[in-house]
Amino acid sequence: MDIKEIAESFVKLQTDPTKEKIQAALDEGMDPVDILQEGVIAGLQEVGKKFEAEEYFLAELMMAGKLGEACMAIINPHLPENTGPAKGTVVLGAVEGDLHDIGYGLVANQLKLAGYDVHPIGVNIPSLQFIEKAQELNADIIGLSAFLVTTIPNCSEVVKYLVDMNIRDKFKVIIGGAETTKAKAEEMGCDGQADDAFEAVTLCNTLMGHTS
Ligand code: B1M
Repeated sequence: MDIKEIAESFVKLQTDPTKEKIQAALDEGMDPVDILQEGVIAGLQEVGKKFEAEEYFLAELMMAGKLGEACMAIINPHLPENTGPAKGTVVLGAVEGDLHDIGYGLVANQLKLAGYDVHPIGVNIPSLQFIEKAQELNADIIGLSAFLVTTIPNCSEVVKYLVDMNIRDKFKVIIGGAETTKAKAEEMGCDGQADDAFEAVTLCNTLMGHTS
């Protein structure tokens, strides 16, 4: 089985064939991380490009979202797990106005697998709610997902509130999402940005002083 076939049927939004191909790849012993990245995530990215090119519309975007979730439910139990003590506590969610949850779900999953105590608090989360949850859990890191040009500025609101409340140094703030960049993170006073779930783990490790 060639993993590209998974991405191809994903882009065509073929639900059962895509799920069957993923199961077949797992049964063949292929790396679940490769299946996720080169099959499902590559497929989702291609759907995004088609949406941008007006080849696909909102209905297809929504179908891709549902299909992505179904694929991840098959792959997740096969991903390797870290069993040591928690490396840190992370509060994670999508900022106010943002409903994209696939990417942040993947980040939550990857951080859990890497040994973090992760608290996903959902989508469309007002800035203060991130802070309240982080205080309640005595978290180390606040993770903000933002995917739209209109919602990315909400990341800077979280930082601003932390500064105003005189607790900026209590939490590391990291961001991620399709349209975020390291430059934007720096501009907004965040502690870092990650392009994908794997980089998010490396970033958290660096911020927490873990070598791996
Ligand atoms: Co929307 N959407 N969407 N969408 N959608 C994007 C983001 C877009 C780039 C598509 C495009 O035009 N090419 C575009 C944003 C453009 C912009 O603002 N510049 C867009 C738009 C415009 C919209 C709507 C406005 C469309 C409309 O209504 N006209 C609308 C907005 C809704 C809202 O949020 N208020 C909308 C709606 C939707 C659906 C609900 C239909 C659906 C989401 C379903 C769901 O999440 N349950 C959807 C989808 C599926 C997409 C695309 C196609 C795929 C997103 C995805 O799941 N990608 C997306 C195009 C794209 O991303 N190329 C798009 C796969 C996922 C694994 O990657 O989400 O990037 P990603 O997450 C990665 C990294 O970003 C990173 O790690 C993840 C895993 O590797 N990451 C982090 C994410 N969060 C992180 C946090 C971190 C660190 C890393 O630390 C805290």
